[in-house]
Amino acid sequence: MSLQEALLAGDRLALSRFLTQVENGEPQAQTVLDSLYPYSGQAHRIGITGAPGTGKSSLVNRLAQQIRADSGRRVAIVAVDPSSPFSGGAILGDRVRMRDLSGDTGVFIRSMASRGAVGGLALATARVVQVFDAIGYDVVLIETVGAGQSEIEIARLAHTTLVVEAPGFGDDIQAIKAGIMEIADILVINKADLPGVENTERALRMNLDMGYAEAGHHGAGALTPYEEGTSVPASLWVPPIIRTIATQTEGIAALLNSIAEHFQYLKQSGRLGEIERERLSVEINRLLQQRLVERWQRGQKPDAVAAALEKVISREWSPSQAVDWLLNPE
Ligand SMILES: Nc1nc2c(ncn2[C@@H]2O[C@H](COP(=O)(O)OP(=O)(O)O)[C@@H](O)[C@H]2O)c(=O)[nH]1
Ligand SMILES: [Mg+2]
Repeated sequence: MSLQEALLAGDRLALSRFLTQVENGEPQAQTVLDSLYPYSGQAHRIGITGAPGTGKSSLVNRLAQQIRADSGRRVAIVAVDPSSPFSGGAILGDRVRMRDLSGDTGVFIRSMASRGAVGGLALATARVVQVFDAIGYDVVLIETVGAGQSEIEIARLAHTTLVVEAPGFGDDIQAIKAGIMEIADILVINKADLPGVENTERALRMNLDMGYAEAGHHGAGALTPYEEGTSVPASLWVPPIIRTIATQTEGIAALLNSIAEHFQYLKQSGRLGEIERERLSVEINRLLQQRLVERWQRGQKPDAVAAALEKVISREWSPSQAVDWLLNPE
């Protein structure tokens, strides 16, 4: 049996090894990735992001269990934790998950860390998600810590992005501080059993309303007319705010409903096609840049960049002149 056949047939050991090759950017993995690509484009990719400790892993766990119980659809979980490449934090979270989801062959869990990922974590994550999609996982849950730019990029791999908030950080809304409110399709207030949940919801709603007032003032030209009796354009998705208690499996069904509604909205509005186009365009551009740099580096003396840097530091060349020289040394 070829590796591709083994993967499509659900061989978990083969999959596990293959994903490691993919993360490490091994050339033989690319051939298999290429042959799997035509099978992709079916899965619902769901991003889950938010500050550490808000309960993302617990939620992902519950979502996976509920999806399995409701529909038997196959679920892949990709946990990205760039903050702790050495502590193995993501791996630890996985152990807990393994316990809850173990023995279910319809669930596959993969941790990603920045270590070892060739070409960057975002690109490696994109490839891993593509593999799950291609080999028949219907839902891919992508958990990231919502902090830096690369995590926001990873969240953008998703069709539907959940931003998870929890009460108990004072009056601060972590998602606003991290600048990730804009990427939310659904806002989740997890730990709704804790005090302060009303404050959190009020602050989130205020922030949302502000965002939509702005869209109304400045972006109206690009939007379809307002629907009767509503304050937002018919074509615009308004992120719902869903309360959950992951530890008690509360609100999970409501959250899954919202997720399904959002996917439906994407399909009906044509947004799904646009998102796919954007995502693939970004991937092609990133690969092109990566390959061009690699190709250029192959023809270079190893110390050329260092030599150019010295000239820039001594003000002999500007950075732009240095690059001119690197590309066309005379
Ligand atoms: N009280 C309460 N605790 C929760 C809830 N969901 C998760 N936790 C706890 O919060 C801690 C962090 O959860 P985790 O899922 O690892 O958060 P993550 O860092 O966002 O992935 C764990 O101790 C969980 O048991 C909840 O709904 N209510
Ligand atoms: Mg986690």
